[in-house]
Amino acid sequence: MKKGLFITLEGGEGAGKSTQMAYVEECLKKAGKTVHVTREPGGTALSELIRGLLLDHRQTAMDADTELLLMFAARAQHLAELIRPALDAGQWVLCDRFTDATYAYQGGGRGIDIKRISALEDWVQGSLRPDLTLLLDLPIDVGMSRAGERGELDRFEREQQDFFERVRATYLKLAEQHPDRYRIVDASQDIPQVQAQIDAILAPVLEES
Ligand code: Z5A
Repeated sequence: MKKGLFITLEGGEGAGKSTQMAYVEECLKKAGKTVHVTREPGGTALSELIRGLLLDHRQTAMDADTELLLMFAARAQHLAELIRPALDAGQWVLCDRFTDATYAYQGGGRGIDIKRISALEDWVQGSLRPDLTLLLDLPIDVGMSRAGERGELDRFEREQQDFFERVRATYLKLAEQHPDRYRIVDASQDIPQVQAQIDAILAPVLEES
């Protein structure tokens, strides 16, 4: 059986992940792939309940370690119920954020030691890592002005600019550390230009699979 690929989209505030998730899904389906489209935190009924707690702006007392452990609790369920069964069946999984977001937000943003994150990653995921990660990168002020046009802000969206600068810097560092699977997309361009970059990244992947 052909192997299904695990593709993740990452990026900061208002980078256009939701917009481009739909585009990547369309490209994969056009290429005849069976794709599970999902997100983190979330993706299963139980993980979505945990997402509700994590994003709830009234949870102002949430400790950074609690936040980290809830991210991995949601992820463990997501892996057990959806991601692993799909990949084992040779299907593709397209996920809006995954563990790189934990390195970026809980590591870079909150300042948690990456050794702790890496230990949880190994525990919860074993050797499973994404095959391809598209990092939608753009300056913080551009992303914030795009995102700012939405309604009530969640617990993360209420953070200050320096938090998001650390998140962006961590993502760019991860891309440098994992050139095998990371592709950086200039998300400051307009939507058709971003999609043209995505086409160029997906073409060889789809050709090989
Ligand atoms: N989080 C974490 O801390 N640790 C973890 O391990 C994980 C997550 C997995 C939820 O993520 C939060 O969880 C997230 C990190 C944390 N918090 N933050 N911040 P989320 O992905 O659900 O939330 P989000 O990052 O805020 O994503 P979003 O709200 O869905 O934004 P987006 O998907 O990047 O952007 P969009 O909705 O596609 O676009 C925003 C607007 O810009 C919209 O009006 C678009 O029409 C417009 N847009 C999009 N692309 C363009 C271009 N190219 N030009 C102009 N306008 C555009």
